[in-house]
Amino acid sequence: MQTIVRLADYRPSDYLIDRVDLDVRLHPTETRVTATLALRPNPDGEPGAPLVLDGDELTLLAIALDGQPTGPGAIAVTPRSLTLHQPPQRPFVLAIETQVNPSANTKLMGLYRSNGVYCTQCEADGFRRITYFLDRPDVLAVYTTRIEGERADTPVLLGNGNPVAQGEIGLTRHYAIWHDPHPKPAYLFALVGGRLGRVGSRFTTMEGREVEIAVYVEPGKEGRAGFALDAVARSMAWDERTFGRAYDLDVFNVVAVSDFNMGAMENKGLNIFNDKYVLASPDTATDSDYANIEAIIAHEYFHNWSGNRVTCRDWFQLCLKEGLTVFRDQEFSSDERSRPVHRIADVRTLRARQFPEDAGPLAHPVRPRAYREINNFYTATVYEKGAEIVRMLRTLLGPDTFRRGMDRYFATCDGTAATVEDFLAAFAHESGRDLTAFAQWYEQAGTPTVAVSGTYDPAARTYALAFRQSLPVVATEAAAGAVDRPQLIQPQLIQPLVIPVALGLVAREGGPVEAVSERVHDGVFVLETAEDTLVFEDVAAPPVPSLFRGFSAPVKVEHALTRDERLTLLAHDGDAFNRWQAAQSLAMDVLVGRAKAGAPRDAEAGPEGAALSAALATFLDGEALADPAFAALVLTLPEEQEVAQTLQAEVDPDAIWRARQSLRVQLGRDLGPRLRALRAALAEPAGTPFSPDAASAGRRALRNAALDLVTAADPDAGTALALAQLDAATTMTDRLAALASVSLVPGEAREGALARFGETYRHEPLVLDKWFAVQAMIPEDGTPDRIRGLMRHPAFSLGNPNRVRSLIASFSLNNPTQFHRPDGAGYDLTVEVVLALDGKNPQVAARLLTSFNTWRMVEGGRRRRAEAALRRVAEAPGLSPDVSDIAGRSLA
Ligand code: 0A1
Ligand code: ZN
Repeated sequence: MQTIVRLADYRPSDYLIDRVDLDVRLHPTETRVTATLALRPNPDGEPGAPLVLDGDELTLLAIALDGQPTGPGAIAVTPRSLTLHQPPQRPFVLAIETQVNPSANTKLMGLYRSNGVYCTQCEADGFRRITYFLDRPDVLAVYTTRIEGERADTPVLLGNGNPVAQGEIGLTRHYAIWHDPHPKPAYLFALVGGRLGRVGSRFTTMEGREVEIAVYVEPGKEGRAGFALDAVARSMAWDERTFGRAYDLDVFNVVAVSDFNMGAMENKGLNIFNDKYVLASPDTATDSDYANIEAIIAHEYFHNWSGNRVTCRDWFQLCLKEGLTVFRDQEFSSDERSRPVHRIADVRTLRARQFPEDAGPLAHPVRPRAYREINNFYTATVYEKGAEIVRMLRTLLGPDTFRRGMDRYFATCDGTAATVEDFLAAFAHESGRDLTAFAQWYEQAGTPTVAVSGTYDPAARTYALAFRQSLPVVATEAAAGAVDRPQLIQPQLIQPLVIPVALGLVAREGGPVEAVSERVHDGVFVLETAEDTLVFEDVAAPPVPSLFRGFSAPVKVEHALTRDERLTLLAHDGDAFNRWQAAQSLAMDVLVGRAKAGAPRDAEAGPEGAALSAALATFLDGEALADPAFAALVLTLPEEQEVAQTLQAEVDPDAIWRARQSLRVQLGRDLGPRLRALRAALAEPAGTPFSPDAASAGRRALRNAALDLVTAADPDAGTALALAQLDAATTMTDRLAALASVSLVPGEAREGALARFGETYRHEPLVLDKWFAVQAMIPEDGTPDRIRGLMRHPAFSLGNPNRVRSLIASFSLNNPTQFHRPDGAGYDLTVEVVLALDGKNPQVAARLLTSFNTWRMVEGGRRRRAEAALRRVAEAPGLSPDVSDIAGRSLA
């Protein structure tokens, strides 16, 4: 069993590495790496300690200390380490030659080949798969990399930093030398060698530096790289404008590869991307692909400061770079697109992914205290909840103080490996506030609930809002891997959190209420204790409170608003997020009510549903065309998983599906004529040039949201509309939306449409991924067999993470009725793939297994089958640490 790493055990390294000279001779199966390391004892380490370098699947060929071979017994080599027993207690040089096999590297960590292109992935602990090293983020070195390869095979040779030399070796080989002047941890190392096409441009920084920007893609796909290239330049300009951060090298390269475990990686000056997040053309990419590309390009670029210039002391501080960088990319997208629409999208993701994680067996604090396998902690909690913490900090301090705090953080921590404490200290210093209580957000797992009740006193003309916060009792310590058995957090250990509540009062007949409370500053009340009451003076009539505007804190709100009060907010709130939230809550009430009642056949005529239809009709008539993107979100019902979260226990996914389906039918029927009229009004005149901008995407989103409801209410007419759209569409967004609509209506039309789509795009793996996903999400009994069939499709491969995510993870995560089938066939399919994949790519296998995160919530029969399936995984022989960690924690 893998040992547990604990934050409390952190110790500085006993040795430091100042310079690394790497010489990499690329070969498909026998790549040789010579690492020349300039080491010295760390004054903060233990004098005379042995030097223990990390390694993983390396073949050691040679080692020399200060130019001399090491004597017998001086070193010990195990599969995971190389130990020098008595290192000199002065600066010294260690030269190590290793051999690795990139073609056999199916874990996609370290140096591997993707479609013939050599590339690397070193975060979190992949550098040790290239050479023996102090592979920890607090050892920062200056790297010079010489890369050598066959000219025909690897005409492009890229490294970190700036190119300094290149040349020929004999008739067929050549080399390039790259130097990165900025000290960095090994996880930011990267190299690329291959046949790649290039698109490029230039950017002049505010400091006057001329930067060559380039995006490298598979030859022939250069035409799909322009949007990503433009997003790089926009990101550079935005970070200068918004945070005063300029780029610091002469080149910035992005490389797209087709086999990649995650989205992308921020290697210094050489970002390596999953090609799904680079390649875009109107015919192959949807509007959400464009938005994701823009966001992820920005995310990786912003890491250059929040992650690279200031890095993490240890992996427990992962949120320091990830939460902050997600916050920065969310702000970028909000500025580039529509702020309220983007906020709603981000909150939907948080609720769909992070809330369940925080409520299940894998819950952990944003800064975990212990882990067995760090690669399992690249989670929605670290990323998305981490970003919410930074956002709350800005809300609490105000934008100006927040910006000064960010400047101070970058100034004081530049070139260092920092901690969450260093980050908060910068804001405490600039604001003069004690942020100790706020820091609890990093320590406590679980989504807080804030219960609110309002009381109007007509005699005193006051309106009082009573707040009470609580945290669910979750097995956080067990979940974090800190202990082996579940250990409930004792209620007395739960500290109240500092919760910014952005709020306002709305008059029942519409319009804001200008009430006063000296405890509300810039529209924000700060809840700091377990209970508190906020009193507004001089309130003429009972108002409707609009709470947590803009989702000002990542909490669940319990607030008994009446249907009429929600309708008031939907119609009149000055805060767009809360207008959307009002519509969602109205829908959620209907869905929960119907799911609890088992959604009887005549549910689609229920009066609460009719009230929602009426409100949506008024909303659509008034403003759908003014802001189609927002209207599309208002029309979209809460997802099944969100309803399950609200129900919390003994969940029957079929009842939820029926509830949601009945409401879709009802809305589609009640709003049908309007939805058809909207579709017509939003149709693009023939010949309109494609634009991926937010306004055009918003119009497509509303047309397709309308199509979805129309098809629910009238499958025949809807299918006819969808088939026509499939034929006529000029964008992948419209084509895929039509295919998705058709896919929900069983019959020949569906099978024909699916077959034609699969045939048309048979040479486009990224488009086939969408086709796989649409089929994996069909909520019908035949889906597991369909998936088994598709796993034999020539384009499918367990070795490619994108294929696995689109065909298998789409099923396990986004098809609740089939994943949670009462007969267990959904669990069986998932487990089968997890076990088949584990020997090849444990990271992706482990992530797939997290789909069992909600197993305790489902009703008894399913729960027993899910548990048995998890046990089959946990007991399988030869499990990777990655999968065994997830299985163990899920069952704890
Ligand atoms: N730091 C990257 C995420 C990342 C983490 C691990 C990886 O290993 C396979 C790859 C990427 C980011 O936040 O974008
Ligand atoms: Zn990141």
